[in-house]
Amino acid sequence: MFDEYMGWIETDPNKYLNVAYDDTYNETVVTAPPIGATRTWDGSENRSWTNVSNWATYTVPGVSNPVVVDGGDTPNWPQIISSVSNIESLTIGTVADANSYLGIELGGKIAVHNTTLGAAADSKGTLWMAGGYYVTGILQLGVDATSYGQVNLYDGVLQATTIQREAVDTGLINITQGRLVLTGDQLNKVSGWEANGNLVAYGGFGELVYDYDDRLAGMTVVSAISMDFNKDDAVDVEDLALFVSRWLAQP
Ligand SMILES: [Ca+2]
Repeated sequence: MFDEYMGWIETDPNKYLNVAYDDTYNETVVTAPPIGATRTWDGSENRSWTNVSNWATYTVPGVSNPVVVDGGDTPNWPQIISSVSNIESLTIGTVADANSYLGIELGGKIAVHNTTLGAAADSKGTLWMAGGYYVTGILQLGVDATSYGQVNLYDGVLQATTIQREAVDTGLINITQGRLVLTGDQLNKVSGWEANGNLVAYGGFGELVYDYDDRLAGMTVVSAISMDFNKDDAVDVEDLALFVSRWLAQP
């Protein structure tokens, strides 16, 4: 499965840039595409990302559009279950004292310049991955001391150029069966986040496994192993006994 995922990994940082040759000055000109209008999720119909009725301006966001998923009155949180148009940026959580979510399911796929989870004071934004592929530039968790960003990486692949948090208590990435892929050697950052509790495996009942340039060339890959072998929500000597008994039973 991991190899299947790898086939989808986007490694071209110039993907979103327009590259043109200027005949007048004999030079190559690189520009970012224009940024369009912000599209705001309202979820008035259902959870479908591609249903125009779920967007405040009755328009599904495209590659030039920043997208906002707000807390507050939204009756349905968005869910991406297929390959949808890439978007300019994604901000989840702009309303104080509200939790906001985006779910990526098996088969879902989207790429975005940059992502912010928890983008206002006292807001919380959660990216909930049960499968699929989410590709972003910077993944920002929290923007001030009271905002909070969370990623539940239950399956699928989340690729970011890097991860950032406003402070040690403004964000959490919880990995179970998913993979976090970062550009270049970010082992120091990953171990620092692990030490501060910002990166955990199986909600704390597991171990993070990470490498650079091993499972994927030029990338840092983070995954998780559960240590709760008997699945009773505790990691203790019973799990060790179960592990040893199975290990000794191997032919
Ligand atoms: Ca256990």
